[in-house]
Amino acid sequence: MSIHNQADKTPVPRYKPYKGAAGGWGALISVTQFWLSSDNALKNIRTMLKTNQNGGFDCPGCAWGDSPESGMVKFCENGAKAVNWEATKRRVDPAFFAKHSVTSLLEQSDYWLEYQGRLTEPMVYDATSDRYVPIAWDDAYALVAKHLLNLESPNQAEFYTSGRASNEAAYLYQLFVRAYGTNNFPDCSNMCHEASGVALSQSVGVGKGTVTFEDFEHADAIFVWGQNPGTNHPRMLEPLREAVQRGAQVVCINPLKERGLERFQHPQHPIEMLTNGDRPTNTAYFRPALGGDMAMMRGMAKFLLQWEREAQANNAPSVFDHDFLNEHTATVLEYLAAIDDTSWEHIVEQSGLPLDDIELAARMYLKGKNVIMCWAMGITQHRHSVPTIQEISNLMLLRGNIGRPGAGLCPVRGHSNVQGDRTMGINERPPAFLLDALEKRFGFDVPRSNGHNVVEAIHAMAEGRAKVFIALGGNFAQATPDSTRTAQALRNCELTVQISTKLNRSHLMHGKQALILPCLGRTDIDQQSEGPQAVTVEDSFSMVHASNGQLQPLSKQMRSEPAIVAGIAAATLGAQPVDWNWLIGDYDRIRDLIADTLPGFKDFNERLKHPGGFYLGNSAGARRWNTPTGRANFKPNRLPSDLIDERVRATGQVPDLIMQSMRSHDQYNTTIYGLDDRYRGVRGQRDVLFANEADIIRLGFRPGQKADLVSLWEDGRERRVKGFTLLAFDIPAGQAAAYYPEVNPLVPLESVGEGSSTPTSKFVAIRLEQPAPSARIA
Ligand SMILES: Nc1nc2c(c(=O)[nH]1)N[C@H]1C(S)=C(S)[C@@H](COP(=O)(O)OP(=O)(O)OC[C@H]3O[C@@H](n4cnc5c(=O)[nH]c(N)nc54)[C@H](O)[C@@H]3O)O[C@H]1N2
Ligand SMILES: Nc1nc2c(c(=O)[nH]1)N[C@H]1C(S)=C(S)[C@@H](COP(=O)(O)OP(=O)(O)OC[C@H]3O[C@@H](n4cnc5c(=O)[nH]c(N)nc54)[C@H](O)[C@@H]3O)O[C@H]1N2
Ligand SMILES: [Mo]
Repeated sequence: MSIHNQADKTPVPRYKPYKGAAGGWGALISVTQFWLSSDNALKNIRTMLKTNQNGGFDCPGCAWGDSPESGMVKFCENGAKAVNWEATKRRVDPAFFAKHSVTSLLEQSDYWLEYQGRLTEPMVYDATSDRYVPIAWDDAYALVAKHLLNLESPNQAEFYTSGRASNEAAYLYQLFVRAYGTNNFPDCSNMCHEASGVALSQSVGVGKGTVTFEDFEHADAIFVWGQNPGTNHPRMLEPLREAVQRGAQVVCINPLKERGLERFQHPQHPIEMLTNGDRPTNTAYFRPALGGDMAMMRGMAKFLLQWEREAQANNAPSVFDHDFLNEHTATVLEYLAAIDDTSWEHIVEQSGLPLDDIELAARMYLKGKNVIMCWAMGITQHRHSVPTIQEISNLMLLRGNIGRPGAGLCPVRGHSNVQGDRTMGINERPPAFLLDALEKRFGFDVPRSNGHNVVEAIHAMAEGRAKVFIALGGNFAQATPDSTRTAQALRNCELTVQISTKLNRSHLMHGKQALILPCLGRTDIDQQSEGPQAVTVEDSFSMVHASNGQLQPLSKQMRSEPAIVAGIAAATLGAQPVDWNWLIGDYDRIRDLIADTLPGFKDFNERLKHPGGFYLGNSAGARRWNTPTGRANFKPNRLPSDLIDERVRATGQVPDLIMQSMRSHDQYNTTIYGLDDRYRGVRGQRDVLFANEADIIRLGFRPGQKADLVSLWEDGRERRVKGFTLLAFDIPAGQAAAYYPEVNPLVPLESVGEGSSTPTSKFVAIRLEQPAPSARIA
């Protein structure tokens, strides 16, 4: 069935376990269906072939990097979907908005909204007709400027960024916002890898991964914690599979048996495709409790310490890398004491794993001379994510596994340029070196106090402390937690501005006045006064490279993100502190400013000419530790005494299940491509709860029945989603899983990571209730 039929048909929910490997024929069939059912099939095939090639554009999908060598997978099924989704011929133009009131659009699904096509003209909300109507670009800029200049303080405006924005757009944006006077930069990273940045900065002095693509070729063991690359980073399956083939250990830690982590078939490998052969991508698979990873890691460290002591007693070779510990690290003794302080009982109880499993994982870690540890949202979206990531670093430091070939830390980023946006200064807690450099280069008083992150911005809007909300991409209303409260917060604003490629719910949950500003995407040709422009992005391995759009934009009214930021800035600040409009004539001019102010970007324009781009460098990867101690710090954190929050306990109710929210195979964050989740065997439906059959029965339901999900939190608010179908699934007892963003109304705004403020999207305490009678009719 072609995906595009799904918009018109009533979905028929079906559930059948997936037997095939990840990738391979299934992926190819799916991509082919996408291409052939698209309005732009032939053109898109040509576009695909340009993805991630020199002179082509950077895939707007994930932030996985590419091998500098040829022959590796350069695009994947889900990259193809992302390209195809952007490169549609369908348009959401003034005629569309004339036809649909905002109230009627609110009735439509997220899938339907985005499927309508690309936004083509700037639009302003007209309250009398409850419709968006056209507005000239200059008038739109003037409206934004008027609101911004009328605020009592610049801190009453919020400037959101989603991680697709290019380096050039992000740099201009932060320069404008700081020149305007605030550090209010809530961004998608606050909901994503924030904990990795916070944890690693304290531990090793840099908030990014320390490995490069080549390191994967030299690793003897790769640990994949809380990540589903088969869906979210498909190009990562290739190095994992190669690692298994050459005899390295690939150890997966995930409560769900994700198909992509089990077996992978290379879609560009003819013999394998013909014989339908596939190769395993893992050598061991551990399934901990949700949030139990830190306990598992601490258990591994406790085994290492035990074996180290035995080795010392027997004069056997050391388990720890003592030279490294002496030369490079601080507070190791405090950490060893913290290990001794943690009981085996606590480790086993909290990890949800038998001691034998933890011992096996520790042995696999010990066996690897060079170890890489990767992680994603299964690790970063918990209350104790910062200590968990520091425990990864602790484990790795014990054996000197940071800063040498084939070894290191690899937080696998999400959005294709989320890492670059941070490098460019999208940061509500900006480092002093950045502010000093801006002040020196541009000569204005840079705001020094911290700004708002996502959760703080929602509180500020809800309480009327913030009145203007501007979003450079993304879908704030759907991506954030506690959806009902977030919608109210947005509606409280005097003005909301969405710079977007496609229609989404954030355009409909708008302020008293509202603008939609249509922008070019990665695939579009970006024509400026000096010719077509390239933008740049940074991947998870700190590689910076250029991206050149290939397709003629659908409308002359669409503008590039840098041009829109420059337009707003010029209307608000005039030609201060830079001549904004001159800068966007040629993006080399923006890159010269970046080179002047950001470390690692010297001769930016020159180095960009190198095929494949250039490596920004990584201090920890080179064993330079930018920490207050000048060393890599062991962090002797305690295991949480209890994973369940006191504010859940304070309700006096016991949770039925602990639920994580995750992505299906047919979505890109809040962008829903379709209603299937192939590898998990779900078809035609997204409002499902994956749970263990025994749990479903224990709770008084039968598999296939519907239930309302209600989350527990002390504040007296009801958080409920209705009529979710219960799917009996291979999932550890006591756990459940459901799709983001459908269950975001259940995530309490106050339930956030300590030190990261990231919503705890992977740990929500819920109860199941019999649905209201109307919802029971399937
Ligand atoms: N096609 C596609 N690609 C994407 C995206 C997309 O939506 N679609 N999104 C992009 C973005 S922004 C991001 S951040 C990444 C997200 O990439 P992932 O982090 O892979 O995304 P999730 O679907 O949230 O998957 C989380 C995984 O962690 C597991 N998990 C959940 N809780 C725990 C836990 O407590 N412990 C352990 N060990 N595992 C746990 C889940 O079972 C699941 O396999 O992907 C990026 N790439
Ligand atoms: N419950 C729960 N919530 C989560 C998560 C979770 O796992 N569970 N994950 C969190 C994570 S990791 C993230 S990163 C956030 C994502 O949060 P966001 O980044 O805010 O959300 P997206 O869905 O990626 O944004 C999609 C919209 O971006 C716009 N867009 C697409 N391409 C472009 C472009 O090139 N330029 C511009 N200007 N706009 C563009 C389109 O209009 C599209 O509708 O969600 C977070 N929320
Ligand atoms: Mo993300």
